[in-house]
Parts: sequence; C-alpha cells; structure tokens
Amino acid sequence: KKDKTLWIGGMFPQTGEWAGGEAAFPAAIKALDQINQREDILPGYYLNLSAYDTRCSAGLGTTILYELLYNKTFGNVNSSILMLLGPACSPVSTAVGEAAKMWNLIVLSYGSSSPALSNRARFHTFFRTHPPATLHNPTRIKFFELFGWKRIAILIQTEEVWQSTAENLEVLARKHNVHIAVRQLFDNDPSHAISNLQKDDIRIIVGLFYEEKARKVFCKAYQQKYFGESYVWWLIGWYADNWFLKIDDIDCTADEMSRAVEGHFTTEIQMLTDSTTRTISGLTAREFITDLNTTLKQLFPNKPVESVGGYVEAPLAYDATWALALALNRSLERTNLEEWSYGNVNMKEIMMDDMKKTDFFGVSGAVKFDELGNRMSKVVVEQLRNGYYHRLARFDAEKGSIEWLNGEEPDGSRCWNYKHNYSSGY
Ligand code: ABU
Repeated sequence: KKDKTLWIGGMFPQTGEWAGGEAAFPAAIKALDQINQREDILPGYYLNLSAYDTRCSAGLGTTILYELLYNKTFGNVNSSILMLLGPACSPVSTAVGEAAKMWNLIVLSYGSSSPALSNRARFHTFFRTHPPATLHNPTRIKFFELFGWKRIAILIQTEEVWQSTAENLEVLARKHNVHIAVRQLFDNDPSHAISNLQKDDIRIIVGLFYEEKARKVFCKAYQQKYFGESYVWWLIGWYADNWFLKIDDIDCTADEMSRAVEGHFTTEIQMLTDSTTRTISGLTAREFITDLNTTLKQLFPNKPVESVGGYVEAPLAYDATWALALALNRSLERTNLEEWSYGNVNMKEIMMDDMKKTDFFGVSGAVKFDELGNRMSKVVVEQLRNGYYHRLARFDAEKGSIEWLNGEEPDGSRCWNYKHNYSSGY
C-alpha cells in the first residue's frame, strides 16, 4: 500500500515560444499514474508532482524554481522536492539547470535541445531525454555533400540554443569543406537579416529559430521575394504541423505563407520508436500514442492532435517520468528518501549515480544517458510538398548511413532539381 508521498517538481510551458507542456504534461501524468499503480516501484510511496507553467520564460522558470525550493509546502511528508521534471524550453533549462546544482537538485528535462546544456561543469546535475540539437548537423552536412551544396548561410535567432547549434554546424562544415558563407543573427525582426542574405545571393539557408519567429521569417521572405524554387531552406522539424498557417501574429495571408514555405526541408530527431516491442510500462509505442491522442482530443477539442504543443516530444516526457521514478527506486534501496534535503550532498551523489544507471526501453527507444547526461537518436529528413510534409530519409550519425524512406530516392525529389541547378555555385 502506497501510504507515504514523495514529491517532485515539474515545469510544463502552456504558452510562449514553445508550448511544449501542452502534450508533455498529460504524457507525464500518464506515466505517473502507471508508476503509482506498480507495487514494485517505490514500494510504500506515492510519487506526486507539483507542476507549473513556465510560459517558456527563463525569468518565470527561475521564479518557479525558488517557489519550489523555498515557499512550497508538501504536506508533512517532506518539504523538499527530490528532483525536477523539465523544464521544456532550452532558455528555461539553462537558467534553472545552472541554479539547481547549487541546491544539489537533479533536473531531468524532456524538451531541451540546446547544445550548451551538454556543459557538465555548468550543468552538473542536468540530464535530458531530449537529444541535443547538434545531432541535426551531421545530417545537414550529409545532404549538402550529397547535393553538392557548398555555400550555405545560417539564419539564427539570438538565443543560446540556436547560437550553440550554429557554432557546432560551422565546426562540422569546416571539416567537410562546406563553406558557411554568411551567419545572420536576429532578435525579433528578421527583415534586415533577410535583406543581407538576399544581397549576398545565398540560396541554401539553415534556419535556427523557434516556430513563432519562423512565421516572421517566412512572411518577410515572402514580402522581400526571397523564396521559391531557387532557394532551399533547412528548418527544424518539431514545429507543429501547419505552423505556417497560423497567421494571427504576422502580416501575410495563409496563401502567401504556403507559397513562401513550399519545398523546405526539415531535420527531426526520432522521438517515437518504430519498434513494436513492449516498453517499460507494458505499452507499445503505438498503444501509447493511441492513448495520448484520445486524451489530447478531450483536452484540446479544437486542435488536431499534431498541432498540440510538444506532441512529438510527448514520448520523451513519458520516458523522462519513468527514468526519474526508476532512478529514485534504485536510490530507495540504499538510502532513506524521506531524509532528503538540499544540503545532503551524499544523497545527491546516490541519486546522480542512480540516474546515470538508467537503461530501459521506452516509447522513445532505448533510454540511457551518456557521460554528459544526453541521449542520442536517429534523425529524419522531411520535405514540405504541396503543403504536406513527406518523410524522405533517416540518417544514423553514428554509422554515417542514410536509409531512404517510403521509396523516396533523391533523384525523385525536388532536391535533385536543386542539385542540377546549383551544384557548381551553391
Ligand atoms: N524539440 C523542442 C526543443 C525546444 C528547445 O530546445 O527549447
């Protein structure tokens, strides 16, 4: 019987630049419900979550951290959270992750991709089930090589998540003789950055920005006539489906936006396993998604499930919750979790050690952390054609191998035309 309670904190953004908590929160709750039904996991203890909406804001995230650390009371069981599930947005993880180590608090993010978070000295107690965004770069370079594209620009929103991804891309490009000709940064308004790309006659552009900024970029690109068959954009693939049709915050019509974004490529880290094997919870990945879809339809009746924030990352939130519970379960075998306080360095070391031992099969695939607290995955390349994304290929960076999906071969796709047109100059 689970008659005692252990508390963890949670951060799930419902609004802001990436409302990844919309789908991640119900996924985490599903995992918690299943964990709490298992007598063999944390026997005698009910795992409870105190969850907050960070609105994807680093300032609010830090305030919430202090609220959890200082002000929140958790009944009479334990006045300290054992671990923090989240944050989702990288800028929030950067602020919270750096502060949390001062309280010996382990942070397990399901949604942060910033390469900067791999710095173990800065983020000593930080783990994540979301792979770092550097994983996209070998895929981009592979495709640039494949199509003979040698002169590339990077358009970057001024946030550490995007700047650190761009730095890694430049290093890799140099190694592969791909020339990053221009690097344009913008904060809120991309107009000047796009004018500069146009002046430099750049045709292959890697875009590193959040979804809201992507709408601004493509609206400006449309207005400045910087779009069409002569331009190849590479974006990240985790924006909500139909992200370009949400036009309430821009000065372009849906038709103009559809024309501006047509043909772009995306790279996306695989976050849901293809495997039919039963995962740690007993569900297959497919059963998990079917169940999640039912919940999301009830929670967001006016949205297609694919447009709910964090839909693709929901498997990572589900697996993060399992990883956290299993690590605490291991710790319970050698320490009394009820004695946890933020000054207890020995217990922090035990919990860190048990987090590092994570090794199970989840809905996102094999869940284990490398020495930087990261995990790896394959990357899927898609292209938007006639308003719909088509899966083209899957790239395994460890092996350097490409698997063409759905019978799509490069010479059957629009990218072959680009190669044909621009192989010498671009
Ligand atoms: N896949 C969502 C990544 C969001 C972030 O790193 O902020």
